[in-house]
Amino acid sequence: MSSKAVFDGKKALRGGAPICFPQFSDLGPVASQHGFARNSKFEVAEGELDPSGVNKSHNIVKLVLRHNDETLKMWPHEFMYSITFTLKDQGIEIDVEVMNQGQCEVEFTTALHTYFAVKDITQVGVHGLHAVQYLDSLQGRVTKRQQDEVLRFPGEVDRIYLNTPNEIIIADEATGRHILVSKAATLFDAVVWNPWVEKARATSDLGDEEYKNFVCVEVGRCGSPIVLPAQATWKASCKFEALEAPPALACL
Ligand code: TA6
Repeated sequence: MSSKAVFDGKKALRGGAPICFPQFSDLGPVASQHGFARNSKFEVAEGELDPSGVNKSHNIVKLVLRHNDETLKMWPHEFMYSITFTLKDQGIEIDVEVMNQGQCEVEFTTALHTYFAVKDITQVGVHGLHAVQYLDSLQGRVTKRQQDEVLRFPGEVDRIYLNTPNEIIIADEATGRHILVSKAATLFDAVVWNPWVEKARATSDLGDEEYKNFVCVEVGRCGSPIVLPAQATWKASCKFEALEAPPALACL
């Protein structure tokens, strides 16, 4: 979490896994970048809350966002978005469901804008994207293809990788840690972002040097919208796991 994260609910937290819904970035009709879900108040749907409001179930919590007057003004569709976080020994599993509660088909894009802590971005390699097509958001989303076996960060990187493999590994080489990002087949894409120094300095809720200590790998559906018929439900899931031993990266 950024040391300058804003907790007043008016701005998405600069850390964790902000929910981009009903759109990723500007890939949809909602005026606000990444949609409204990441700035909305969810309700706890499962597990009991103790008097202090803490969820008493030991390793799982389900949160729900339903359409309301505010969301309907921004996006005129009735929906229920639910997200379930299940803590595992070596990581976390996240299950998402989007229910179209309206009477007509609806389109949306979505992603989990997840921030992964690293020791030094200049010693990070992202594996599993070799030869994958991507949209380069630093060059007007021109279409390119990942040339290098390992994606590294010599500067700002802001790419929407399309139809990626379902396993991506973040190698935090300065610590020897490896994080496995695995996603269900309904999550076609993965966005990789690091703002680097200039954009970090221009971002009020991010410390000037904090770009060095995170990489965003954001699983989602960005390149092509989900088309959800009336009364239907779209499901997706992903897992983030700290790997015990260095993986055989070459086979990715
Ligand atoms: O994840 C990539 C991205 O779309 C970047 O273009 C950058 O804008 C980032 O999201 C952060 O967006 P935010 O609205 O949270 O500052």
